[in-house]
Amino acid sequence: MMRGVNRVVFLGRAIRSDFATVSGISSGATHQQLPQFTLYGTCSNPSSHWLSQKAVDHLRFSSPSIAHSVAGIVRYSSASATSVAHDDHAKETLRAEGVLPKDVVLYQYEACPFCNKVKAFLDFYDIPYKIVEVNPINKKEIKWSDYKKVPIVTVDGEQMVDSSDIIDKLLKRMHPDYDLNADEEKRWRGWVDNHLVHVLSPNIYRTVPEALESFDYITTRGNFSFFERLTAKYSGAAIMYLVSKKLKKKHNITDERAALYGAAEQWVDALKGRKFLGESNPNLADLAVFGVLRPIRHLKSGRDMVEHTRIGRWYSEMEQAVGQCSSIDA
Ligand SMILES: N[C@@H](CCC(=O)N[C@@H](CS)C(=O)NCC(=O)O)C(=O)O
Repeated sequence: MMRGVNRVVFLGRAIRSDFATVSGISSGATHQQLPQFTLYGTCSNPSSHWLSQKAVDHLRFSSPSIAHSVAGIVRYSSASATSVAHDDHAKETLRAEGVLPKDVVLYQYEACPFCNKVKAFLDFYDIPYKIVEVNPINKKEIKWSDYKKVPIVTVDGEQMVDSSDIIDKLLKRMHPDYDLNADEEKRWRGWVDNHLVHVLSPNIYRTVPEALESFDYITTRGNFSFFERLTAKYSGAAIMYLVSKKLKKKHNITDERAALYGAAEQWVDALKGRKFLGESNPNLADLAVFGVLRPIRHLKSGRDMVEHTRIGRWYSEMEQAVGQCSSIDA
């Protein structure tokens, strides 16, 4: 019995610290970092994926030689032996040319917005990757690394950390000429990291039922032991409900939903009537906004956002453009 109680206490502490390192907030005498955290799963384990026109178009726009090498690659299903053979060959060609990064492993929490940013990028470019779901309580899957957050990506064993840096580095490998300093794209990528992500936690943990909905998803999809799953849902929801009130203050948010709707409208205004910020194809800012919103899309806050703002149309276009999860173990 005592052991059980101790485990709950331990788990509570672990959740507090594990869900707590993103957005930094003082709590009493101890300076604790509190979360930005987290939500929903996005890669819905499809049995198929495709190397689509989307990436080809994007590359054609800025690098005809790369576009040439990807031309002719068509949608395929990994469940189909013939089409797999065809597209494996095509991807082999790309790899041989140093276009697609090889042996990519993403260490992630399924629900982490930063991880989902990286995923949106990998999925859009149809980069095959392996997912290692990290247990947020003991993080044993990333014990090998000095970096204690996710996402971590390894490419042929080389470690990359921090979602934006990871995306920059991967893109530069595929596309050395890409201008990462293009003003509008850079500005909106910064907006995602400095504003949009801070609006999410207060929304998904806004009420007790919403906090429970969020944790139900997190614990169902994340890497938790049976015992952790049982206890994390309720202790995590309770803790994050309280933490989200502090985050609200820290980021000067008075009305969570108004802040979320405001951000969504701000983004739609930024599009200025264009299909994507990147015009006919998503750019890195489109992928970043989409990536961090994707985990909340089917939570109450995401449903409300789509219902009460104009973001739905862009979001649907992004879903189509990004396509299926290109994780090889999906
Ligand atoms: N700036 C980093 C932030 C990464 C981050 O804070 N990740 C959270 C998960 S959403 C984390 O790993 N927190 C530490 C923990 O869970 O212990 C990035 O963009 O990748």
